[in-house]
Amino acid sequence: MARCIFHIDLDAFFVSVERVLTPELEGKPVIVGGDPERRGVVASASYEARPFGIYAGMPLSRARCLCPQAIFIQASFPRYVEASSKFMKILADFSPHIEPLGIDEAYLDVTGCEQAYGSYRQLALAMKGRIYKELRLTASVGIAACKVVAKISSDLCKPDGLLEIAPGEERNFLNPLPVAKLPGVGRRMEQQLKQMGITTIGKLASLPLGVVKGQLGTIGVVIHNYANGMDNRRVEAPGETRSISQQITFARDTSKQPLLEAHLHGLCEEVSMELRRRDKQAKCVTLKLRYADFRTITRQVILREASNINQDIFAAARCLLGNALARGEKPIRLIGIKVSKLVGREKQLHMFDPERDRMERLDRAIDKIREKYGQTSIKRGRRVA
Ligand code: TTP
Ligand code: MG
Repeated sequence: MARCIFHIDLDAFFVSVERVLTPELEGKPVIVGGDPERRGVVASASYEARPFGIYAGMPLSRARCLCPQAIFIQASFPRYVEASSKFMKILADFSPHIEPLGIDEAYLDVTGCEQAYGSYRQLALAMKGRIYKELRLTASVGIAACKVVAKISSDLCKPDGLLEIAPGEERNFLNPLPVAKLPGVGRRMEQQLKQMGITTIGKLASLPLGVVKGQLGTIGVVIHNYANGMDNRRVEAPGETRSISQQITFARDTSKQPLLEAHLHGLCEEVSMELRRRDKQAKCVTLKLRYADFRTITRQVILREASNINQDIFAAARCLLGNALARGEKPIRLIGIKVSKLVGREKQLHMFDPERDRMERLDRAIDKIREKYGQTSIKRGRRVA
């Protein structure tokens, strides 16, 4: 089933909160940032101020030059934090799968939540309606089958917008847009792409992957996928994934080490693949064994370096298994593996270790084949007899 992802972002958030408290600010160019006489930058500009060329991050002194009639307000963070928490609570009423991104934006996975509303569009309208009714704030919502397209569409329909990109329409939607609209394409990459003659997302999407990779490296692969409307990142609550585990119960209890290792290898591949899919690495590997008499033990080890490489996870698990079997216990009815102490994937570690980088890339290449053709389409070395 196609996923349905919302990206929702409040419009001119700081300014809008100020307007709730001071309705006279409505319809006027308003800038929240601080005292323009002192050093400081624009945090939020009302949509009436934007045609003057004012944007977030601009020095306040420059903003005053461009739009002297603007009303400048000093930021009051506790107000914004309070509004933000109310906003997130409203979102949580519409889906349990919510990933706050910043103070005023979030992704929601609303797959299957539309039934009570008739359509995803109606669901989004209901959400916008509640936000306005309860907080007097307007929000813009992008609806798509993946995060990157949802985010770009919410950005394009601001303010107070709603833009739904139907599955299959991603390329048509993205093609004419400038490459800078893609998350991850900053000023430098935009320049690099320009030098390659690439200014639109469509042009980037139609370049051969090898060319993009050759010019931009690994990040190029991600950007190229985005340009093609491909993004399988999940909507993930912060700290949601604490561990990933897999286990298998045998039809017949066994003490045969090669058989146990072969199953363990398969389980390790599965948890490592899940780690890579979530762009996580694990520091801790735990082996679980249940004996024929149902006695269950767990043994764990902390890795020297967090990893999501099959070989690392399996090496640790195999060592734990070897130690456990050396004690010559009863036959085993269940074997399981858990990876925990998860951290974000820290690429820079691998940069100094080309071999591990190569191994991870190989694992990811196999993941892709499996995603396309199924888990059993390709196997490495060790087989379950
Ligand atoms: P944004 O959502 O980027 O901006 P916005 O809500 O003001 O306007 P838009 O309608 O385009 O979404 O950021 C949310 C708030 O975060 C913004 O109101 C103020 C704060 N902020 C800063 O303090 N500094 C910054 O550079 C940016 C971009 C935002
Ligand atoms: Mg905003």
